Amino acid sequence: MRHSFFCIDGHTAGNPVRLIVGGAPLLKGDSMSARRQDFLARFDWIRTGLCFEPRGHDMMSGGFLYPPTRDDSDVGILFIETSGCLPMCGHGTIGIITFALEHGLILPATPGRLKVEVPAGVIDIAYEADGDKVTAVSIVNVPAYVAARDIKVEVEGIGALSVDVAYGGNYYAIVEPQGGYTGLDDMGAARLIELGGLIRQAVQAKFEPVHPLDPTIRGVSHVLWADKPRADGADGRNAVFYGDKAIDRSPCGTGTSARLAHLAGSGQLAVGDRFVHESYIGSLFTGRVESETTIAGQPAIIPSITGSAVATGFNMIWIDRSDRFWDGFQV
Ligand code: PYC
Repeated sequence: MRHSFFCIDGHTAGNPVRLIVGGAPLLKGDSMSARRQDFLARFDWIRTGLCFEPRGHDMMSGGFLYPPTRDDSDVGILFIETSGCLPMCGHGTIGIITFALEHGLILPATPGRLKVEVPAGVIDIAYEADGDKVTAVSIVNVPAYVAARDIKVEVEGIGALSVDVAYGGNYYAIVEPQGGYTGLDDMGAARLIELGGLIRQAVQAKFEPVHPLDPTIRGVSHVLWADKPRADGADGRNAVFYGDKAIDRSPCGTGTSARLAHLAGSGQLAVGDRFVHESYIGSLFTGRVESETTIAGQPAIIPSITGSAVATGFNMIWIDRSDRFWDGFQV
């Protein structure tokens, strides 16, 4: 049996975004969070088939548009990625919204603004356009907070580390320069990946975060290596490790949100402050601490992230069950 998926491919700040506009499965569930669980239970082969080799690669990421389940939202997004179905993805949202607007797939009731239901909650979008081209997308994200500070781990190859865990739509282990971690340029991508996997495992063994309002969102999925900036105008640089072998090419929207909560929580940022985050390859997102809030009584912030995306082409992808590698593989 052959399944066809019509995709708009592109990138946000260098990281891939595959918007699947044809071939989305019908999902059960009265929220995007419930639909995420249904997708994982019944259709995960679509994610692995479209994200893993030979149709994808280590960084592949994307999503589907769905009608929202809530009256206050214009559209719903389900994210797919090599590591799973993320509750929220910042670079993915910027790409998906850009491609959908540029191709007339979403007609906002209020030009320039959208409310989007994602598995992690509801986000507000503001966008700018020049004719048919979307030039910038800003996301006012779900509440971000620091889940734990100073988790001490001992990791082979780098030694003792103190790591903080913050949530920005996914849970991040944040590693600042210290001891054996002397900065991104000293390490190189291969070591950041190898050590990122070991750090994620070591942190998880000591502390498994669970979202206080949605227990299906749990576990440290990403490691954010923090560093000082290199690019003009940037305030910080990062390399975000995800999946098994990926370093985010973008500054990572949910990672930037987690980092904003992390810096605000230690008094290094205040409401209204901007933080320009530089990625491993030098691309930029502008983050901002919009306001303070709480999540189940814990201090939290509402972060925003602004960036832009570029569509690179249409892609009609087949998944044919007679292909030995129909649902993809990883090495
Ligand atoms: O931009 O939120 C993000 C993201 C998550 C994983 C890769 N990018």
